Amino acid sequence: MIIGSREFLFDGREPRAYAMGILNFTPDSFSDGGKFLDHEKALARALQMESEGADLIDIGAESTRPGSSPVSEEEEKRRLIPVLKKIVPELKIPISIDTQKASVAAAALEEGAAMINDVSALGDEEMAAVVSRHRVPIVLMHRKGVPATMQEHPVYEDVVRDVLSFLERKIRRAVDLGVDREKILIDPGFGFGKRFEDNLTLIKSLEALSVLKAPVVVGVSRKSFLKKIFGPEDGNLLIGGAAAATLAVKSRVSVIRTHDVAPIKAAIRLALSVEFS
Ligand code: HH2
Repeated sequence: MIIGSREFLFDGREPRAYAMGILNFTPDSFSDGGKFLDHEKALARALQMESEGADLIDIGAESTRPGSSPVSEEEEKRRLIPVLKKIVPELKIPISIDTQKASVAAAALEEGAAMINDVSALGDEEMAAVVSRHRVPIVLMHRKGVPATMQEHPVYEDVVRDVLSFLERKIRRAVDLGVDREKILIDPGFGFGKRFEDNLTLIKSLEALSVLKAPVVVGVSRKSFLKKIFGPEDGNLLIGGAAAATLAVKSRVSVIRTHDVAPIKAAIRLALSVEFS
């Protein structure tokens, strides 16, 4: 699959998995300093992740964590577009945009972004037209409910079956709306309307996603189920995230979305060495 100017090998013929560095351009992430400084900080962080071996950077301007509230289209663009103008010319690796809004995606793609990460999996169906017009890949993620309330009472009879049938339906819908099947990635959505035990079941069952014949992305970095195992301290969470990434890559996951690129690259290297030894 081509993302930006780079080729990503997702077909399993070669031992590959990739690290997607997270850059959250939300007020709580880059709160101190003036606007210019924020952009400088964001650029410095993106370049640091690139130097640590990130294969792509995922930029988000709307938090989707449990309990978070949506931001308006205007506010999301106001945050995102200036930072993209700053970062795109400086980065060699492609930039993905974490947004649920087609208009935000369109504006970001105009600025040189190369992929869309849609945690609502076409909650805004215009998104399909936007990605097909720009011929860029899209990540379709499973979630149950919306961020403000999704962790209140998530219940599944069979979480793996639910995730599979949801993603299968979303892939079909995307294709019906004109998205190139070869440009779809999928994500089981760790922490998005999932109980602790659901997240663990999903980690155990990641290989089951291969029936959908799309590269799998996972985001486990600093999620609350890891906090439950490792405690809230950053260092422990980082180690826990790397351990979870090792399991994920061993289960044929192609992209790990992470705040901690260097340890995740090490985890990927270890898992691939074992898997393809
Ligand atoms: N998780 C978050 C945001 N976007 N995208 C994908 N594809 N998969 C994920 O698991 C995922 C995601 C939430 O995590 P984070 O970016 O740390 O928080 P926030 O949404 O507050 O920026």
